[in-house]
Amino acid sequence: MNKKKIMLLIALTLAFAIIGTVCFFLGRSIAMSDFNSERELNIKINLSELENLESIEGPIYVTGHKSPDSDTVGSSIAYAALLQKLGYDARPVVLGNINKETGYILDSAGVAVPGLLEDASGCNMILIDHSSYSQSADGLKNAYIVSIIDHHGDGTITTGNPLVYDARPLGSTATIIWIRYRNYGLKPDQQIAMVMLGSILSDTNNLLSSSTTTADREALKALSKIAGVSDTDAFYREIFKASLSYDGMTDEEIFYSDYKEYECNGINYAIGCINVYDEAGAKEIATRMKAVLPSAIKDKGMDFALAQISVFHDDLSITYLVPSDEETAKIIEAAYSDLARFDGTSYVISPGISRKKDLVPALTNILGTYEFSSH
Ligand SMILES: [Mn+2]
Repeated sequence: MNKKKIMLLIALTLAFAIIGTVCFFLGRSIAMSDFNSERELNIKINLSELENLESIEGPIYVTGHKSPDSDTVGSSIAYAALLQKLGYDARPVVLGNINKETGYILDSAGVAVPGLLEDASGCNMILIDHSSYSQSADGLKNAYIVSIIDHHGDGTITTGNPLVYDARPLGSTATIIWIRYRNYGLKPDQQIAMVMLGSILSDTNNLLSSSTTTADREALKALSKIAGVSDTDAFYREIFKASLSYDGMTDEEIFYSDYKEYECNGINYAIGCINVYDEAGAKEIATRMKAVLPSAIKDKGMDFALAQISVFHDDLSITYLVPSDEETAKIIEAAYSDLARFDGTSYVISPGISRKKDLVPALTNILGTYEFSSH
């Protein structure tokens, strides 16, 4: 082969390499621009469902259900923020006081508690996490319902007007809101992402509840990045602890927070259930309940009462039963002689028991033939 031929071969090889590379990148950029215009078209189509919002006069209130929980409040805040990003006057509201868990999440995110809506008459309403009149705002029958976004079965609310009704069988409403952000080509801000993260963790019990879906897991992953929360397990633990906090409550308020009265064989008694995070918390609450029980039975006209304090999460399952007096202690001993250990204040039973399924049937069994001394 002479020198000329070799040069020609090298030139040809080079030319093919350059043409190949150009074609590759050209093809790729055509594919990318196809992809981008397809994506933009999808966003445009999704946004068209909000076109009717432009004709709405006055603010649009976004509310969750009565007895608000973290998903209902967090999703209302997140959806109002989404509509605000799109230029609409959307305002999150609540229908009652928020609980300790939600308070903790909003505090962590630095987001204000939404205002209370007392009556929805004449308002533009978006309903989150519910679709029944009984769970919704007073005056709703005289309101204009713009949208319902929910992850439960369909409820009693009907509208004559067209609406966005987005119901999906996912673990939390916040996951549906996350999908809606994606549909509109937007991302929540850091604070809103943290609120949504709290909603998902709360409603799915840290992705452990049976209602958890792939979408919930993906939403959690994406939102934790935006929120800057690298350890979502730790965040969930704090949320859970906050939900069990009795901070700022009096002994009476704690005892009556989940209180029920019963009657058996002419004997009236009451059980107050309290959930705590750990055994140290259980012992502390037990001492406080021991002090409040004697006056509680007098106030309510009961023959006896007990406080049932439970630690129930992860692999912990323990119940502390605090009797109101000596005789109540005897009744508990009769019912749980083989299961309970007395620690000086409480009868400790592990694994823990349920008031409805275990404790009440066991007491009914004993009281049926019991000679109550004060009778
Ligand atoms: Mn929910």
